[in-house]
Amino acid sequence: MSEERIDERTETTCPRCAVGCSLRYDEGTGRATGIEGARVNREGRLCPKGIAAFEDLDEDRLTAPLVRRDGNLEPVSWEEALDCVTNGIERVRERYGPDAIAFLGAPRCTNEENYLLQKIARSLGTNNVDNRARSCHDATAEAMETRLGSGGTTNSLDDLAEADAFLVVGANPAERQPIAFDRCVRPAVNDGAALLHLDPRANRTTRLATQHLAPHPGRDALTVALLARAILDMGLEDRTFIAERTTGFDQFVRSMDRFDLAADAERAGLDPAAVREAAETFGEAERAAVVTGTGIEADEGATPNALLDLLLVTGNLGKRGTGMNPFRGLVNEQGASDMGARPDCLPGEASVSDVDARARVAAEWGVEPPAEPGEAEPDLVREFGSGVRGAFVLGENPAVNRLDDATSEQLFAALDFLAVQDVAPNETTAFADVVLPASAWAEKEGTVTNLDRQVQALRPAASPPGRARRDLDVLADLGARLTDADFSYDGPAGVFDEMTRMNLLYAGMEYEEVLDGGERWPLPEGENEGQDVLHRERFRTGRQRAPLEPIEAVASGADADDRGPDFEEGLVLLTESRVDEDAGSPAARREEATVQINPVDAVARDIEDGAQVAVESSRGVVELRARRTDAVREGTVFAHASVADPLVGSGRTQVRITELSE
Ligand SMILES: Nc1nc2c(c(=O)[nH]1)N[C@H]1C(S)=C(S)[C@@H](COP(=O)(O)OP(=O)(O)OC[C@H]3O[C@@H](n4cnc5c(=O)[nH]c(N)nc54)[C@H](O)[C@@H]3O)O[C@H]1N2
Ligand SMILES: Nc1nc2c(c(=O)[nH]1)N[C@H]1C(S)=C(S)[C@@H](COP(=O)(O)OP(=O)(O)OC[C@H]3O[C@@H](n4cnc5c(=O)[nH]c(N)nc54)[C@H](O)[C@@H]3O)O[C@H]1N2
Ligand code: SF4
Ligand SMILES: [Mo]
Repeated sequence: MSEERIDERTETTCPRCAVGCSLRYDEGTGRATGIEGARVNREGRLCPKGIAAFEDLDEDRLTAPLVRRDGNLEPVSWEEALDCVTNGIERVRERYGPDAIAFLGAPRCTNEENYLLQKIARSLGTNNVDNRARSCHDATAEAMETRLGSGGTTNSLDDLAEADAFLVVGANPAERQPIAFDRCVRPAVNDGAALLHLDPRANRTTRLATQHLAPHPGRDALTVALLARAILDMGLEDRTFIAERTTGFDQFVRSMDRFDLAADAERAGLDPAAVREAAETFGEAERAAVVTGTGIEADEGATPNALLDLLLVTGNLGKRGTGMNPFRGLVNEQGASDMGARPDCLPGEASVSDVDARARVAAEWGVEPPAEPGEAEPDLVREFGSGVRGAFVLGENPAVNRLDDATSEQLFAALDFLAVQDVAPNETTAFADVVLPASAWAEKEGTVTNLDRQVQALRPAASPPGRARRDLDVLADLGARLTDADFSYDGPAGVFDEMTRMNLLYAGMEYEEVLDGGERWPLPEGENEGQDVLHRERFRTGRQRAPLEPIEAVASGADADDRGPDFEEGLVLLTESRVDEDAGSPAARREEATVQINPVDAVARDIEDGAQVAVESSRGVVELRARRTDAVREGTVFAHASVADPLVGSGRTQVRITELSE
């Protein structure tokens, strides 16, 4: 690809994470440069990943539609490829019904593209539409939706900068969402705010922490409950907030009786004095905010629910510098969910069974969406070849997953029909019957929604290569062929308009305003600025009060994930959610070939620093070099996702480590 075809003047949004920095191409360096005065990266900074974003366009691109013939994918005309997709999906639907088709995607695609994807699925009669980036923060979003009425970050990056204390749990924002971290957390901490980091491993975020608590994995909910207990013991709860904005306080207090700070802190692997100190910091802060990541997803919602309790008893919701703030991963992870690319909700976090929401959709589409929720992506994939016979995949690579490898291959091979729309060949296209070549981020127009609910523009700075087409155009063609609904749109603006008429979170937004700078959801009536802080007077449930959860539920969630019978010998594997290849310097590659182990565990297993070791889980074995370090707590080891992937299944992974003899 020649670099000349990228337009330097086009300002667009970084595709590499959910922070949503603004950038443009710079001919001088051949890389991206930030835009000063942008909504997110105001000073015009980008992180190294963002600077390299235009490299996506150079990848081994798909440039022609492909159809499988005699086992091989062969180039065909668009007409032929689209016919093939239509026939494949119709065949499955006629034979097995609409729920035998899965629509998977697309956290890297625009809001408009996601909207069309779910419109196709639902117009065909199925809610089996999901995106797998959602599972990175699913338990957290679900707890927030249930108790607060919305899974969106409660606060904005701007107002978070006013916090006096941050509690960062199971996340590494200093490295994973660096521009967001540098915009709100770092300056506040430099100004004297406390940063409590709750993570079994010290990572880059810990470097700025005023206190690091490293509980054993599976003991986060317990630890957070102990923080709440200590806060109550010290009388640091917010009585006014509790009286005005919560229910169930007395029951909550009673449920705290079962905890014994000294014994339970030990159970969590922590020093009781450290827990008390953290509780004091959090409880005494005028404004305290929680930031979460993928590390709290393993305990079926126990940890996010305990964190919501902690925020409620300390009055840290609905105000600037507070709240529950999951820092999301992929560029449009938030937007894909907002658009209804999820099995349980129509656009705008409205349940598929919500009568009013269904009526709004039916009025626009002329088609009733199905009222029963569909299935989540991991379940759909497990049913490939049985309950699910056909799949349409948009901008995802579900063949790389945390199922057993052999099973994954069997599952994908067992589909009657698979169509994939992607910009490059990947593990999933290898199983496809039809491959549709699509546009990369910098080749298309539309909107994406970042981690603090800002809707911003993607603008085309280049054209798709060869015969590749824009995702939106392909989806509109497919919708028209496959369904009775209207898919004739005046480009992304037309799709956006239709979406805002049924998505109450985006109601009142103008496409032109988004292109001009951005809009945040939800827009208060009659105003142009989206709400920075959610739940100010009322929660998004519509109620003034949110329930405190009796702590039994939280504690049993923590207990449910007990260390398991083989814990004495096994270690819990920590890894990171690596989806993009980060630029690999030789030093980084050396780092990636190591497994970090606590010196205590290393001594117990006779593992020398620097020794070659076999790391084994129930899924597989990898050989790595051991590095003794206090960065990981006892009972855990850490390896980069690039090497840990063969070991990791769903849930927590236990590994055994043995030194290999020379
Ligand atoms: N450079 C770069 N940035 C990225 C990405 C990338 O691939 N590269 N990917 C993006 C994506 S898709 C995502 S989802 C985000 C992920 O963003 P984060 O979730 O912030 O990133 P991780 O590095 O996965 O951090 C998870 C942390 O959870 C900890 N952890 C693991 N188990 C437990 C536990 O039981 N309890 C607690 N308290 N902590 C635990 C781990 O030790 C780790 O420090 O990053 C995004 N940003
Ligand atoms: N085994 C394993 N499983 C994991 C993870 C892991 O580290 N290991 N990480 C987990 C995490 S945190 C996440 S977020 C998910 C991520 O899972 P995915 O979203 O599936 O991420 P990728 O594997 O990067 O695949 C993205 C695909 O989208 C294509 N693509 C990018 N932009 C566009 C576009 O504009 N249009 C179209 N049509 N295609 C596009 C890319 O070419 C690529 O093939 O996976 C989760 N699952
Ligand atoms: S923080 Fe995220 S959005 Fe900003 S430049 Fe880095 S990768 Fe891009
Ligand atoms: Mo993710």
